[in-house]
Amino acid sequence: MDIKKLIFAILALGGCSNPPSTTLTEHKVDVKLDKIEEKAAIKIEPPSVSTVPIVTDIPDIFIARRELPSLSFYAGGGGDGGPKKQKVIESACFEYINNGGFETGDFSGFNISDQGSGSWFISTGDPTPLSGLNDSLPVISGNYDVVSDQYGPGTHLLTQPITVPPNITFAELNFKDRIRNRASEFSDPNQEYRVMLRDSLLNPLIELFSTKPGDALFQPGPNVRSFDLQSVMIGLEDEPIVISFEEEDNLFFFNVNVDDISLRICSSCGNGIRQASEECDDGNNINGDGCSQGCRLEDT
Ligand SMILES: [Ca+2]
Ligand SMILES: [Ca+2]
Ligand SMILES: [Ca+2]
Repeated sequence: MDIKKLIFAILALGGCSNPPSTTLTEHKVDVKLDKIEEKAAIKIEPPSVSTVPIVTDIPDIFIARRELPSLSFYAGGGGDGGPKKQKVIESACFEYINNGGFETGDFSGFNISDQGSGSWFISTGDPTPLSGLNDSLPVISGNYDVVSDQYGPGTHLLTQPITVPPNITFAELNFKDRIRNRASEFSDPNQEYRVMLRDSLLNPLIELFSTKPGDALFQPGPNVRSFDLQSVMIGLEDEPIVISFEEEDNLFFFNVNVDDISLRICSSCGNGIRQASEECDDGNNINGDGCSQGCRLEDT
């Protein structure tokens, strides 16, 4: 381990040209949404280490999970003095992440963007593929999950693109992870695991989750995480975006496992009826068949 630490340190000092970390921290938020601006503001001012309590027992992250998806919403109205007539539009609910459990045994549906040493890898359990570290941890679920691993400093993005549909009534992101930071601390952002929404050019939009200085270094879990994204997604309707799982390491080895990624969205798009906000509706959320998952006409 000492030799590995030495090699890592040499790589950190040497030619390993990690980009300045500021490229990933200057989170520009264009979306005019109170909640997003609030979250962006939180991200801009990282807590000082002295005020962050040491977390010894890691609770599952749980942000305002809704009881049940709303399957319909009201649109239109009378407006001529009489009782308002309201039309019920049925929402269609779809899974927007392909291969979120990685059970194809490969990265089908995902893209990987790496800087520096290492990457994301399909895993069947310990040991880790590059550093060879072994905590005897099995796959999170099924036959495969993914793990970040490296020989030296780097930044690794595991992304999947989606088009956000119109008239959203429900949106929830779920995933499971294991966190194993072999350094002596977390650092924001250069020894950090985070989940982001980015635009199609990978510019940051909003940070949904990240490790923080003071967090427990070893959180094998699996940690079950759930995020109500309804208001966030409403602010991004019709936008092409990517869901991005990111591991950045500059201090020492950092292994993050991720599995069972799910983004479930209910909206008017895919209900088989073309609403005014939709160019088409073919009753599914599949791209490449002439009508996109955002209910936009496609060239085929
Ligand atoms: Ca799996
Ligand atoms: Ca529709
Ligand atoms: Ca389609």
